[in-house]
Amino acid sequence: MSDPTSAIQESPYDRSALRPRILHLGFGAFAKAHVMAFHDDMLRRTSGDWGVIAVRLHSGADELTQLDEAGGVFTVGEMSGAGLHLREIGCVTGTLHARRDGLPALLSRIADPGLGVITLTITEKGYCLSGSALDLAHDGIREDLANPEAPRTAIGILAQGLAMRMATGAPGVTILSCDNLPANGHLCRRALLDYAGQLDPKLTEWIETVCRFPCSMVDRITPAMTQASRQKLEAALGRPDPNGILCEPFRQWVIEDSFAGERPQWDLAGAQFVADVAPFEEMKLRLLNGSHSFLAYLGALADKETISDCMNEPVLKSAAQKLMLDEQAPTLEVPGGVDIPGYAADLIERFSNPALQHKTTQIASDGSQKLPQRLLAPIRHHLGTGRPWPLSALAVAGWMHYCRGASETSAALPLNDPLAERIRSIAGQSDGTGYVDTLLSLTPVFGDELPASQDFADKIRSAYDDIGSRGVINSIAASL
Ligand code: CS2
Repeated sequence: MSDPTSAIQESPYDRSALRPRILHLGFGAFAKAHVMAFHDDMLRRTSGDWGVIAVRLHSGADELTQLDEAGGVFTVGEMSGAGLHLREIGCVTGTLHARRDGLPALLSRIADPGLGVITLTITEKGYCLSGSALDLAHDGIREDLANPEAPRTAIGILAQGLAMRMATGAPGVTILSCDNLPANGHLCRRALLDYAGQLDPKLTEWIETVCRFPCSMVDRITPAMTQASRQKLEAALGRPDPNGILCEPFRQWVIEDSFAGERPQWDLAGAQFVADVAPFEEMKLRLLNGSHSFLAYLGALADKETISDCMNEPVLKSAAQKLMLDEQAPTLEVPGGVDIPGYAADLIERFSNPALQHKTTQIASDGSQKLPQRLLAPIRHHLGTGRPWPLSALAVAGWMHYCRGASETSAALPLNDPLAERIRSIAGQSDGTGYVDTLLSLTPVFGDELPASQDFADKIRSAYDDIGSRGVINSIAASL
C-alpha cells in the first residue's frame, strides 16, 4: 500500500534576493530537517534576505557537491501514519567544504562582515569538551593550537574566523549551538574562550564583548536516510532527490533571546525566543533523549531494530514511560505552561511512529558523550534526594553490555564512539564486576565523584549482573 502524499509545497520566495547572512556548520540530516525547515518557513512569511551557506568540515564533500548540482534546493518529507507531507527547502544559497574548497574560502566567509549568524550542528563531540571546559589535551585542539592558522576542529576554525573578523573590524556575530548539550550556548562560548585564551587575550576580550552564544533547545526526530527511505521519498516525489530527508512532523526550537545583531524572525515559523532556555533543554534532554538512550541500549541488546519496535514491546514501552515520569521528570524545573504527563504521552506517541524506522544502533552511537547529560545528571540528583532510580541504572548497565558488541542473541552491535578503542580494550580484558568498575573509572564519562559513591557503583554492578543473568526484558519487568 502506498502512502497518501500531499503535493510538494514549493518555496515561493525570491531566492535570488537571498544574501549569505547565515552559515550553518555541520550541514547534515538534522540541520536539513530542523534548522533549515524553520528557516525556510520564516522566508515564506517575510521578504527577508537571510540566505544560508551550508558547511561541512570533514566528511560529506560529495553530498555538498550534489546539493550544489540541485541549486541548493532539497525536499523535506514529514512522515506520519497518515502519509508523507513534502516541502521544498530553498534557503541554501551556497555550500562550502573545508577540504573541497580550502580553508581560506571558509575562513573568509566566517569573517565576512555581512554574516550575522553561525548555526551549529556539530554533535556533542564537536565541542571537544572535558566536563564543561575545553579539553586542552584533545588531539585536535592541541594540533590546532600549535598551528592556529590551519585549524581542523570546529572550535579552531571558528576561533580563526573570529580572529579575522576582529582584525578587519567586522562586527561581532551570533554563534547558535543546535546540539543536544545542556547550556549548549554557554559550553560553546566557553570552548571558544578557552581556545582563544591560549592564543590571544585580545581575541578573548573581543569575543566576550561583541559575540553572542544563545542557548537553544532543538527537537525533531530525524533518522539517518537508508535505501528504503530514499525509495520512499522517490515514490512520493515522482523523482529521486539525493539531497532529500525524511523526518517526523513534530518540530520545536526554543532559543535564548541574545543576539549580537539582527535576529532572524524564526518566531514566524514557530520558534520561541525566551530569556532562559535551561528548563526546556533539560526537559527535552532528559525525557526525550534520556529515554531514547535507554531504549537504544536495552532495545538493541534485546534485538529491537528500531525505536518503534521497542514501543511494540509492552515492557519497554511501560519502562520508557516510567523512566520519564518517575526518574526524569522529578529532577526537572518544569518550564511554565508545560504539562509533563502530556509531554511524556506525546513522546511515547512520537516514538511509536512506525514510518520513522529510527535505528536503536544509530541512537546508541557516542554514548560516552551522551550519558552524562541524559542519564548521569538525573542519577546524581537521585543520589542527593534518596529517590530510587532502577531504570536509569539499567540504562547505564545496558550501555556497558552494549559496549561489548553483541546482543543477547549474539548479533553484532556497532560501537561508534570517540572512546571506542579504549572501551574495546577494556571489554577485551575483563567481564563482570572488573569490567563495570573499569568502565566506571572513565572520568570523561563518569567524572570523579559518581564512581566514588558506593551506592552508585553497587547499583550499576547489580543492574549489570541482572541483565546478564535474567536477560534485558526480565530485568526491566522486575523494575516496573
Ligand atoms: C537521538 C536524537 O540520536 C540521538 O541521540 O536521541 O538525535 C533525537 O532523535 C533528537 O534529539 C530529537 O530531537
